[in-house]
Amino acid sequence: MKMTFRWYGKDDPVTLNYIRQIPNMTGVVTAVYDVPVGEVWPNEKIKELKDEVHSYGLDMEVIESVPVHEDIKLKRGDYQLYIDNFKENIRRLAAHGVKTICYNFMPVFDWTRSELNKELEDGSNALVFYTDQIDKLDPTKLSLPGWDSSYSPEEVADLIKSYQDIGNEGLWDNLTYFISEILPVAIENDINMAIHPDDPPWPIFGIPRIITNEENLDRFLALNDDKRHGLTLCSGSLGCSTTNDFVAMVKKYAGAERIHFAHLRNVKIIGDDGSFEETAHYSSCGSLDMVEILKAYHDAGFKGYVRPDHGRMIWGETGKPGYGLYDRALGAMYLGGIWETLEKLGGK
Ligand SMILES: [Mn+2]
Repeated sequence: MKMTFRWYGKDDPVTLNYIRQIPNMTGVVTAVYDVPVGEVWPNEKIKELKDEVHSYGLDMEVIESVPVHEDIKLKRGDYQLYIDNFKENIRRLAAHGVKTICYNFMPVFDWTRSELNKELEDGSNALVFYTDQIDKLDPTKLSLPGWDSSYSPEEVADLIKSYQDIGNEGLWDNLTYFISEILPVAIENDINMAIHPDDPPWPIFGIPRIITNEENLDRFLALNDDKRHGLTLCSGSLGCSTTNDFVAMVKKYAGAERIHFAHLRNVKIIGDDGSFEETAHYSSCGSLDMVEILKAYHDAGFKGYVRPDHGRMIWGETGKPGYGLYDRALGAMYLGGIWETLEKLGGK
């Protein structure tokens, strides 16, 4: 596996200089952030980003994410233009040495949490999802980092209604069309496309969410048999549902060489109403067994990219929720330590 670290570009308080000091770090996962969703990324901006990353001895082989415009997900308005732009982004990123593109098909909202800096018992701060709090929120007035903030509350209300109208099957139809359009371009340019599951993996605010469980991942992968049509398997997203057997998913999809990018983090499931807290990566801190997960990847001969996913804020650090330096660096070391052990002990 190749250990990577998410980096939000020059405005990220976590610098490339810090990232390169984390042992075993091969590269960063990043994106061009200052272009509106749906537009073509200028070649100069991609090159500038790549040159900056390379100047610190790091690779830029994974892009997270190329965002999918809402018009594509709803197949309305300028969807064909936005699909053509997405294809052009695939071509341009391939020309700059990118190997894997992460994207998602989550309607309106990207990942959703009820609090971004909940103080945990040990004094650290973490992202949490408490179902009773989520149920009280007005989705048209929500804003979380990483979401497209260019929509007004009225537009968000309209988007939510449009998704409710098309429902799960309508969203599947639109995803099927999108994949049929972009996959040939990805194949032609030898780019691995890696969809990120919905986070959390169940419907929120009455909006359909379809990349949620094994049945749906099977359905998604069956849309195209080419191995470049694959997954960003996220332990924290899929693993916060008690009905998902995450280790079994790793075995199945890594065994089929369909996982191009692995997100690894732990979550602590609380009660039985879907509530959870993000925790340190260490197995005993949460509900997921990181050794079992990494062993499943190792046994499958996984050679793809990995990154420690969200971390807590610890040691007084401030910054982008989930994306501080310290806890993610601890996660990278912990995961790398498990991997080295698996490598040295060998066998299955
Ligand atoms: Mn993730």
